[in-house]
Order: sequence, then structure tokens, then C-alpha cells
Amino acid sequence: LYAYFPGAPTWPPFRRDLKYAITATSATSIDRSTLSDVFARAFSRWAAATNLRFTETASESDADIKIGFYAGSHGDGEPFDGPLGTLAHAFSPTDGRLHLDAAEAWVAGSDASRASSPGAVDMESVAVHEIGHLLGLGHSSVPDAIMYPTIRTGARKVDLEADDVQGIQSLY
Ligand code: TQI
Ligand code: CA
Ligand code: ZN
Ligand code: ZN
Repeated sequence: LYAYFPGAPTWPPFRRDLKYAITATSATSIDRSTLSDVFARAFSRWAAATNLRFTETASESDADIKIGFYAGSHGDGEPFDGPLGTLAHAFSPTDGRLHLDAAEAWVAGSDASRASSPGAVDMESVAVHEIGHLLGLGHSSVPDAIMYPTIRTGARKVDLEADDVQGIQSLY
């Protein structure tokens, strides 16, 4: 079953049109248009299950959600740890920060088939999971769910399960 954060925080009802910015990208070698693509696809999966809409903005100050790549300590008390271990993290609503570990061997876009090479991490799979956290979902006990707390190394898991859909629809 799906879960929420303590107190079940959500984005408030008058904020159904959320803007996201992909800001700190200097620490990754993946090009900007691929990143835009991966996140557009990841957000669209949650938009399809809710009345939420997500739009990319180039202006960080306009953004509700701020996505960036960081290595090691990066000022939020949750340092990244180099290859594997923690891949990414996101904070509960309405914080809006989604951080990815710049040290991972990220694969994205047309490279996604390489996700099976050793140590590779499929970015879209991680993005879909972290957006679930951004929207207020905790971890699910259903192994096939996007919000299950583990994923097989190299696996690609981007489709919401019934459990994820029920979870997000109970919040929005
Ligand atoms: N990052 C953890 C996660 O997103 C960070 C975390 C632990 C967390 N507990 C949390 C975030 C509670 C919010 C709320 O779960 S991770 C996976 C999965 C990670 C793990 O790097 O371990 C994915 C990131 F599920 F596959 F194991 C993305 Cl998809
Ligand atoms: Ca790591
Ligand atoms: Zn962080
Ligand atoms: Zn998680």
C-alpha cells in the first residue's frame, strides 16, 4: 500500500499548475535537451493520473520545483555519497527541491537501453519516483509500485502501478 509523509502534506488546491526549473546542471555531462525530455516524460506520468499540470520554466525564481545535480555535501544536510548508494532525493510538499547525485552513471533518453550496463542508473525511473515524493507520497509496500523503496540495479521502472495511481488520487 502507498503512504504519505507525516501529516500528509500536499500542494494546496489553488496550485494545480506547477512550474519546474532544471537549474544546477554543470555537474552532469548529460545535455540540457535530454534532461528536459526526461523530466517532461516523468512529470507527464503523474499529470496523467491527476488534475496537476507541470510546465518547465527557464526562470528559477518562477519555479515551484527546482531540480539540480549535486556532488557530495551541497548545503541541505543530506550529502550525496558517490556512485550508487543514494541516487537522488526530494523533499515533501511544498518544499519543491529535487536533487540528483552527480556522481551516478546516469543513462537517459536514447541511451536508456544502456541502463543494463554495470553501475548505470536510469534517470527517468529515478525521476518518476522522486516526483512522487515531491507531490507527497512516501514509500509503498507494493514491490511493483514506483514508490517501492528499492529498484533492481539497471532496471527501468517508469509506469505508475495501480497502487501509485490510488495513492496520488487520494491526495489530489
Ligand atoms: N533515495 C531515497 C528515496 O528517494 C531517499 C529517501 C529515503 C527518501 N527515504 C526517503 C526520500 C523518504 C523521500 C522520503 O527513496 S534513493 C529509489 C528506489 C532512491 C531510491 O537514492 O535511495 C529510487 C531514489 F526506489 F528505486 F530504490 C530513487 Cl527509484
Ligand atoms: Ca550516490
Ligand atoms: Zn540535496
Ligand atoms: Zn523514495
